[in-house]
Amino acid sequence: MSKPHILLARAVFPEIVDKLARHFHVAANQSDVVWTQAQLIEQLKGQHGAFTTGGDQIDAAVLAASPELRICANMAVGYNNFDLEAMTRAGVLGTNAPDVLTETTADFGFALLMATARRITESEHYLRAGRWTKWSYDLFAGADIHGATLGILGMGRIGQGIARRGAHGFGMKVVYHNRSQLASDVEADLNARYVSKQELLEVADHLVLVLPYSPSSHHAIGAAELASMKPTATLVNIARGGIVDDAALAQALRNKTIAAAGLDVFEGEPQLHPELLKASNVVLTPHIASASIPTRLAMANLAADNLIAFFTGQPLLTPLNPGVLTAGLTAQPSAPASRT
Ligand code: 8YV
Repeated sequence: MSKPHILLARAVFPEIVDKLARHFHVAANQSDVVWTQAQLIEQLKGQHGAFTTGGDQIDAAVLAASPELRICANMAVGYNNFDLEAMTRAGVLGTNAPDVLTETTADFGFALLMATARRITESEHYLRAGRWTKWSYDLFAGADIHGATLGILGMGRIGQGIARRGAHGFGMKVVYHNRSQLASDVEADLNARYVSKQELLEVADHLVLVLPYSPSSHHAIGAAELASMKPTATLVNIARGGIVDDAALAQALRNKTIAAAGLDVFEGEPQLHPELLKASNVVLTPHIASASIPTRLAMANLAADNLIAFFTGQPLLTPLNPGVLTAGLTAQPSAPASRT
């Protein structure tokens, strides 16, 4: 009986490739070619499992062309690259990588907030350009973090991690908006108050976006929302491109509708709206909020362990649509079943 076939859609730590190769026939993409959808479909031919990242779209067309595919393990907590309904219909399991990245991502969200409010990259560019000739009273004077009101849109695990840093480390008041309200003891610990989205926009000195992307969160922050914010406010997006209308944000930064923004994610990334690149009051980073070596390794291990668990008949660690299993489409460890 042959081993299951697994596709690694992007390059990953060599030890993860080695670990998977102990269980599977592995088709690795260690040269890290970013495939088109047509190329992804081609590469998935005959594969029983896929190790994916946030840029790999598993949609109805991919599923229709990949009848042997049984599981896609995402090395990301966000899974808006999965059409989960189509996967469930097709009997394909999805897994994601929650928890292991929470603290690292919250660290980065706070770092981006600090860099943005205190104008760290803007002032460094000025210095490196040889423009610093004298000290002056308002040179790169920004906004305070300590004691300010921290707004959080999307109060999941990462949002709570940022709130904890703000409340415990910087004496911040926290206001948040979320699908559901936190338990009162959690709110008390985070010095957090649940408010409407409109109040959040109006009262936050710093607003951090940590909500998942879905059609309903598309352009959750657009021109009208930006106009509701304080002119001294900063906006930080570590969630997903598309949650902010980047064209409207670029205009708001140019017009000083808000003071500054820190962005780790972008609509259409890795392309950026050209007006964002021109704005000086924005800190831009290339989708690296979870990028510490230990955390990226933990994310990759979790994705790999989900694949191994599935094909060895063990319980999945972080399934997104476990109903697929109970529907009777279980894995066959040494002879992977076809869906067809
Ligand atoms: C990933 C992320 O680095 O986990 C997520 O949802 O956005 C990042 O941590 C990225 O999606 C690559 O898979």
